[in-house]
Order: sequence, then structure tokens, then C-alpha cells
Amino acid sequence: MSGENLIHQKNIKLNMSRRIRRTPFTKKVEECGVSDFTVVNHMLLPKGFKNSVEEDYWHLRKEVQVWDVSCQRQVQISGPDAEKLVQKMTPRSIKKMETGKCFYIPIIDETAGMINDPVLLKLDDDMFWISIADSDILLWAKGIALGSGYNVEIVEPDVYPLAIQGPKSEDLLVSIFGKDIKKLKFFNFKVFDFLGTKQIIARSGYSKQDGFEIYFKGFETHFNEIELGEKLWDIVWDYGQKFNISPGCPNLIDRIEAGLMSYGNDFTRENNPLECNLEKYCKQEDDHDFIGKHALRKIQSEGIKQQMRGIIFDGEPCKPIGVPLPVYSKNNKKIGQIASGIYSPRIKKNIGLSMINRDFWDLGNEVFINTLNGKNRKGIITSLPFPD
Ligand code: THG
Repeated sequence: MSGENLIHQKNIKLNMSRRIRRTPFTKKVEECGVSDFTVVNHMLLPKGFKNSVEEDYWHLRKEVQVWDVSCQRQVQISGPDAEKLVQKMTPRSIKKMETGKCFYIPIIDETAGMINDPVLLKLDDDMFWISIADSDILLWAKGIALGSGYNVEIVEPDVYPLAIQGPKSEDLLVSIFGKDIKKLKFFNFKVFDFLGTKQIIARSGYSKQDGFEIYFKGFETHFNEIELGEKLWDIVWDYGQKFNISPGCPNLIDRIEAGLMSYGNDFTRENNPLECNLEKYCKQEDDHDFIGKHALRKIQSEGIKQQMRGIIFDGEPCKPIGVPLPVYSKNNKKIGQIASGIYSPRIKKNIGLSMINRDFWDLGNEVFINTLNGKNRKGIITSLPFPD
């Protein structure tokens, strides 16, 4: 891709150590020619392979990909007070949540600042997994449990999600796990047999395409016996040949188009869930007690000052944005910043996600984006997800 380089990255290497954890699939990912990694939850997440983000995007929309998203760590909360603790951590009511369901939940602090935006899985009445974005929820949960005297056990289990994403993911998984895969509805999971082990598979994933997540269990328990994770990767890979499978990773173009936000990038503890368009998980009629309730209800009655929007902007195709780009109004007031942005080959413009000041957040409003070389580019506010 031509165009000005918006990231200033020199050829600096990242030193590996035990603190930057490998996954059961890292060896396979390396064999597939991974080009770079990032670190999420102290664990490696592949960022790219041989193809460009754009090539990967088209492939993801047509075929099927396998992603090592082991860094979506599980915080397992079990015991008599498990439900009480989970409920204490989120404004979204889990009263009616059934076993086998996944819930996208905001986790907030006492000021209603976002601490994480995980996927919650209910494994049983007294057993939950919180599938976290990039912050240390295990410590937060332990602190709350200790402070409240809850009878729970909190651990990070031996579980490493492997995502199978793309329109052919259903056919691929049917060929491996059988026809019951078809019965899985969005944000539901079931247990499937794999070489004599039980594995949880959910219909979910960090993309706009159809897809599944295998919550692979057994990296540590099978250590020195068989490398069960590598076996799983190999089987997915071999059966995937028929479906033109590629190694992949969360795709920036697809994710931005889908309006899927990234914790630590698009929003932080500085933001409340209403600013993040998560109002539907903060219903006022849900009257359960949770941390941050007082602050959140106050914000709900007073209104918010900014909110996440899409921006479509002109100019040379943007490479993935490394440093946030400031967004200005016509009269040169800073009204936001784009942390995630890239060129969309489908919309044929640059696209980005940004919190936008409320005086300027109406759809269709004109804004200006300052790129690193100082050029002002014209942009327009859009809804999320980006229109098809
Ligand atoms: N899968 C799993 N864990 C995760 C992620 C994931 N943990 C970290 C991160 N991703 C959490 N963020 C999101 C954001 C959005 C969605 C999933 C995880 C998502 N949302 C749907 C939507 O917005 O349309 C559905 C929400 C709902 O119906 O509840 O898919 O990707 N395991």
C-alpha cells in the first residue's frame, strides 16, 4: 500500500521471556510464517502473516481462518457465591442467564470507568468464565471477593481459545466435530468431544463474519505426553485445506467496520460504558447491586459528554494507525482522537473509531483529521457498525 507512513516504527525487537507467555499454538503459528506479535494479557497474540491486512480481510470475508486468540484469558469464578461476585462486577443483569450462554458484559470501577469488556460464559449455576480483554481482571475479582468475604475460588484455568472465523467456518467445524455444530446459535456454547477430551465450542468471535471459538483445554495437563493443542491445530489445518483455510488474526479492517472496540486502544478506564455505546447492558430497571452503580446512574441522569462514533475520512490510504490521530471541528476545536484506523478497500476510504464530543457527534457532521505530517483530512461522522 502506498501513501504516507502513519506509524514511526524502527526495526526494534521485543525480547521474549517467561512473562510474555507462549500459547499451545505458538509453534504452529511460527511455522505458518507469523510476521509480528503483540502482547495481550501477558501473552502473545499474532498480528499478521505473509499477506497484507487487506488480503487477509478479503480472505476472511470469503473463506475461513484459524486464529490463535489464547490471550483471551479466562478468569474462572466458581463456588457458592460465584454468581453473586460476577453480578457485583457488571451493570448487566445475569439473573436470567442460562447455562450454555455467552454474554458481552461491561466491567466498571466505582467511578463507572471501564475496567474491561469481556465475554461471560455460564458453565453452571456456580461456575463462570470471564473471557477477558487486556486488563488484569483476576486481581480485581480476587480483591472484591476478599473485601466482601465471598466464598469463591478464582483461577486462570488451563484454557486457550482458538477462533475459527469466516463464512466457511461452520462447514469446516461440522467436518471435524459433527452436525451438532449447526445447532449452535450466536453467543451459545456446547461441549464437544475431541480425541477423548471435552472441549467447549461457542459461536462467537472478534469479527463480523460467522465464526466459532474453541476454548481449548489441556495444554498443561497434556504437557510431555501429547501436545494436544498442536494436534487440534493440525486437525483444523488439515480439514481446512478443502475450505481454503489460512492462518489469521483479528483483522483491523473487519473489526473497525464491525464497530468492535479494543480495550486500551479505543477506550480505557477514563471512559464509561455509555460513552462506549454499551447502554443496552446498563438498564436502569436492572436493580441489582454492582460496583459503580451510583456513579453510573448519576451519569445516566446527567448525560454523557462524548461517545464512540465511526469516521470515514479522505486522503491517501492509511496504514494501521500506531499513534492516535487528533480529530478537529471546522472551527479547529479538538473533539476526539482516532486510535483505531485504517483504509477500507470496500468503502474505498479511510475509516476509524473515535470518541467524539457531544456537540459534534451527529451523523453526517464534517470533521478534520490531523495525520502525522500535519495535513488536514476531511472526514464525516458515521454510525457503528459502518454501513454495508
Ligand atoms: N471472544 C472471546 N473473548 C474476548 C473477545 C472475543 N475477550 C476480549 C474481547 N474479545 C472482548 N470484546 C468483545 C467485543 C465484542 C464482542 C465480543 C468481544 C461481540 N459482540 C457482539 C456485537 O457487538 O454484535 C455481540 C454482543 C452480544 O450479543 O452480547 O461479539 O472476541 N471469547
